[in-house]
Amino acid sequence: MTGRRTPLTAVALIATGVLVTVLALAMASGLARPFGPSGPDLAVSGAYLPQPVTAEIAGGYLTVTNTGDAADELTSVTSDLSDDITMHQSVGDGMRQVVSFKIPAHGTLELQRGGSHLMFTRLDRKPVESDRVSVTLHFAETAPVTLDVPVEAPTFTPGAGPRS
Ligand SMILES: [Cu+2]
Repeated sequence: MTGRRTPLTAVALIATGVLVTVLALAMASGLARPFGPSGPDLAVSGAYLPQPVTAEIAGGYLTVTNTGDAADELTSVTSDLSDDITMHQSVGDGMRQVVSFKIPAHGTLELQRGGSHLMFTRLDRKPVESDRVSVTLHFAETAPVTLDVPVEAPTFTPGAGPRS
């Protein structure tokens, strides 16, 4: 009985092979990409960490620019400086923790003084100006991005002083 089924199996194998080839050609030609032409396309810039007063707590600031057609989300942050990094929004004179920051399609996520920011607590060491801190951003859609973040003077503001 297996002799009668062999041709059918062979046909199925050939059909599968043809399908795989067609898909591979389509992907290579840009007709079908894994995330489609409408995925997020992120770039991170201007990251810095002001030298903190103590090893208890430090803030982190950066900009994520999305030139893609789809939104993404910053879902978590890891670093060699701290195992306890949270995302905060400024609300009035205080701040509240959020679980993620949205990055709109064709938009930016700006983390800056007085606004949304990263909060590093219970630091492994007290970073000082000209140190570098490794920070990895984890996103809902985009692969993680690891940054070599400069530690700046306590009062540093982008555009108001030299960058390392
Ligand atoms: Cu905060």
